[in-house]
Amino acid sequence: MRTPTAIATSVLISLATTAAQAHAFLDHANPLVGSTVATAPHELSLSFTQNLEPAFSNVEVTGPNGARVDAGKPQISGNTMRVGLKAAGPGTYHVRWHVLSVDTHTTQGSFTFHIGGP
Ligand SMILES: [Cu+2]
Repeated sequence: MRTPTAIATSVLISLATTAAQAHAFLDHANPLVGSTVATAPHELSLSFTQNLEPAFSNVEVTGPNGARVDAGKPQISGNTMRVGLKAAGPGTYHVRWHVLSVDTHTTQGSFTFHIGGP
């Protein structure tokens, strides 16, 4: 005979299994993760494997001198997050993202891209 506790536990396990397949992970970025681009892009675009909750999803971009170069609040539509970039010259740019997907799970990650010199 199954106790109420055993039934509740099995329900929790099946929910956790479903959720693990539904987190929002970074699918692709523009500029591409780890890439070198010749000229400074005007915006950064991130596409995720799940739709995002705009109120709890954010991205921060810092330039070669460590200063923020993102133009504030990102625009989020479905599974895509875009943010304007201020030009800050050649060097390495760090992108740190933190998102809440519509399945209520948060994920985060970071990567770099490079802007080449003239
Ligand atoms: Cu999830």
